[in-house]
Amino acid sequence: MKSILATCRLYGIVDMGYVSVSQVPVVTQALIDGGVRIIQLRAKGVELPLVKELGRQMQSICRARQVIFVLNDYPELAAELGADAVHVGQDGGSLAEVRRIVGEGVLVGRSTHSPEQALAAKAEGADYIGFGPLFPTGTKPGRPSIGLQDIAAVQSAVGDMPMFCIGGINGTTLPQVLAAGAKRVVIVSWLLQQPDVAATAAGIISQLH
Ligand code: TZP
Repeated sequence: MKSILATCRLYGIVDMGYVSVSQVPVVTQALIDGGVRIIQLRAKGVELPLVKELGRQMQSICRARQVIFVLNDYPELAAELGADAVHVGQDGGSLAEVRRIVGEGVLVGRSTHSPEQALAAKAEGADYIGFGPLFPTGTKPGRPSIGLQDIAAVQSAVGDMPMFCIGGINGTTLPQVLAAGAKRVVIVSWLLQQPDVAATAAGIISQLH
């Protein structure tokens, strides 16, 4: 999975704030059809049995196409489902504890909101980080944005650990994000709200090489 991760430039998130239960498999498939090779289930406020069911569905779709399936927030459930990766926030406990729960074969990602947090995640052994929110975003309302000024320095400080810039990225803001030194991005609300998710994802990926 680490070798697939190294090739990923666009990270997709099936966020239950934007995707209905019945559309989860459809949107997952559309992201894959567009060329996305790492996809997270983000189900804030959803009852655990439903998270588990949706996780099972996404895991099975992703596995068939050798796409990394990431579960947000629930290391125990990620281990139970056999997810390829788990993603935790700054409030998600130590990465050592997360890794103890999921085991060595599962990738561990961490959200970071400053250069210090990014370097700490690398030191703690994260397999990848999210870095943002770069811009204000309705997906995390009220969360202060961190801007573009630290991207290049953090990118070079974390070396070959994949760093995915996130937060308010869309077709209009992407060029600025890339010009600031980003190599990888996560796009959530804008991508999920496009009429043709697969074609839009493919268009974004074509700009990320
Ligand atoms: N973490 C930092 S910003 C963010 C997350 C999950 C949401 C980004 O979503 P969007 O809709 O692409 O701005």
